[in-house]
Amino acid sequence: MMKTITKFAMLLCAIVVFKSVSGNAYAASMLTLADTGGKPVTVSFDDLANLPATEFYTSTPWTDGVHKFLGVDFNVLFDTYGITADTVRILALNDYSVMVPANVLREDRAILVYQQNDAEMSVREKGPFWVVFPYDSDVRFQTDMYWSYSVWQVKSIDGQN
Ligand SMILES: Nc1nc2c(c(=O)[nH]1)N[C@H]1C(S)=C(S)[C@@H](COP(=O)(O)O)O[C@H]1N2
Ligand SMILES: [Mo]
Repeated sequence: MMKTITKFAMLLCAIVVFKSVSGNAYAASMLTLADTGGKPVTVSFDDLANLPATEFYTSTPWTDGVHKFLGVDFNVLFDTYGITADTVRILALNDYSVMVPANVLREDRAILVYQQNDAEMSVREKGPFWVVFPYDSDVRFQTDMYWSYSVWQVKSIDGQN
């Protein structure tokens, strides 16, 4: 009997410690990045969250009204992980994929979002990682090409050339 209670207490402690260290429910979420022909690097939610962040407010075709998006600017992401390819393939958990010129992501100020309205996003909420452009800032971004670049549930980003 004693033994069972001790084990139970230890398990409780383990859960509490794990929660306080991990910070959020998506801390263990991963994505892989690779430059053309390079070794894929596994990046965790916390790795991304520890990089300098960018935020903006915009409406999207998939949300009601204007939302706040927080994420990593692609200039920061690519420079941090040495992605030099001209074109990248962005792959989603549902195996949707699209080829995007790296300069579009860099110059049009797309961010790899990991928080929407100050909260992490579940897979059902298009998370944990979502490519978002500042659509409201330029009508150029309000086209099917940019919608197709707006991959949610991102699993990997790979250089293609
Ligand atoms: N994960 C994921 N992201 C995605 C897609 C998808 O199928 N899966 N479709 C893309 C394409 S081609 C477009 S046009 C828009 C489609 O958005 P809609 O399904 O709301 O029309 O999302 C883009 N992002
Ligand atoms: Mo599309």
